[in-house]
Amino acid sequence: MSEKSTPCRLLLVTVTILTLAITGGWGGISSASNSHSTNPPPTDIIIDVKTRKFEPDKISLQRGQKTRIILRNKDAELHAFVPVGLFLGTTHNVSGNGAPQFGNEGLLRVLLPSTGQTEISFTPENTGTYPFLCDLPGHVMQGTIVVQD
Ligand SMILES: [Cu+2]
Repeated sequence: MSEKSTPCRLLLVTVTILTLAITGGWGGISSASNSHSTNPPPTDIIIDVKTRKFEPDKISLQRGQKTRIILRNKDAELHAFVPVGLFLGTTHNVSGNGAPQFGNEGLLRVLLPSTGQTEISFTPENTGTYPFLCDLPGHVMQGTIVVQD
């Protein structure tokens, strides 16, 4: 009798462990999304590059607000995004298929391939007016980012 019931108990224990593992997994996912709701997602700012222009070319950001600048090159040619002073003293993360160049003061320039996209995530720390431009030869492209309180 006892020899017969042992495999049954083992199966029951296994099923219980599996159930706990699955439930625990879901619990982990839902608690992760809870922490996201208390920590809001970044504000996305999309800057398109089209016919050798930044669109829009006037951008307003909020100081202390988590921000993601998304640069999309819609042209058939290479462009650059050169921020002036904006990322100084901030932690910033660059992703996407652009080619970023960094210096002591952080991000200096991103080369944007045709149809490419680059995202820059950061939180603006200082209010002010920050120009940006494309420095490729013959490209007269510029814009302004204003960080406000
Ligand atoms: Cu350009």
